[in-house]
Amino acid sequence: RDARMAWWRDARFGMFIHWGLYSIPAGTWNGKPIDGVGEWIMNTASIPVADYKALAKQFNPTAFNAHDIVALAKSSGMKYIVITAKHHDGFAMFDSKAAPFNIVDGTPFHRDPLRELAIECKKQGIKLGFYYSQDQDWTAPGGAAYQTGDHKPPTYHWDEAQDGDFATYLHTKAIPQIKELLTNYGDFPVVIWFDTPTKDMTPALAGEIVALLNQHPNLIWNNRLGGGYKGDTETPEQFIPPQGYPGLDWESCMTMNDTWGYKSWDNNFKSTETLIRNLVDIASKGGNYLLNIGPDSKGNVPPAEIERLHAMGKWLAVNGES
Ligand code: FUL
Repeated sequence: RDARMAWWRDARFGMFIHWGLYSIPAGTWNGKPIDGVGEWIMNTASIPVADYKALAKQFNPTAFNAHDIVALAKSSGMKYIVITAKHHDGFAMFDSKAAPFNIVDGTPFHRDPLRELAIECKKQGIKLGFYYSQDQDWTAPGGAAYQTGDHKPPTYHWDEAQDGDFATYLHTKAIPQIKELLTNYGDFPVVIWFDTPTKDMTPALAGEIVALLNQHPNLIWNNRLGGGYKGDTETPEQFIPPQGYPGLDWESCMTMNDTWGYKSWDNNFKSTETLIRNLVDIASKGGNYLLNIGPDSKGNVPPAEIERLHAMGKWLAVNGES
């Protein structure tokens, strides 16, 4: 375990990327600003499955540039990147044979940004991991949904197209896609970042995923798989544990403003000083800082985010260990 965790423990600073179809509505639906984080807009605004899926036809992020994003991470002093391969909306940001609702088959873009990032990360010497929402999936029948608004238990679904059997969803979509992610990207991923498990993820079902993960002995995965599995890393979200987590590996993930996925009207950015203090605070307590960017629907990284990352990189060049 120590050998497997060595690079991660040294890394201290990584880039989280939340990017998907939600960058098109960007926090507004039917002309109304939607509260909450941008990547949750489908759930928060109870968007019907067909309407949300139709966004794919408009998704053509021609400004996406893997080289520039990896270079941005590097020049900011970051040692690894974790990008949303599939978020709760169920849209795969990679070439997937397991489900056609993906960026290569379902959009005019037809490119696989994960592949492009994997190539650039290898070239530029930085590590790549994939975030995968294994449990919530709001567009696949049987996928789980957390409650928002007036969605009703036990499923909290808001569209009958979401109804189905969770185990079937897992066997026909999530597990096949996890396999694709584990085998189609060369040296990567080095991290799989699971999220938001529900009771649906029984120990037996989670065990099927673990059996797959175990075929990749160097892989690091977090504590959000579900089914009672603790994983390798604690994942404090939007906070710094006052005493760290003695004896455990941990990573504070944080946004720069108040959303992970791009929202056009969220300008509540933390100052560079706050971001640097967070990094120092986390490092001093033995953790890693996974700091998020949210590219827009064209693939551009918001200028306010670039500016802050450049400033952090400058500070680290003078004061960091590297
Ligand atoms: C959460 C998710 O529900 C958010 O959308 C985001 O991905 C965050 C890092 O984890 O709990």
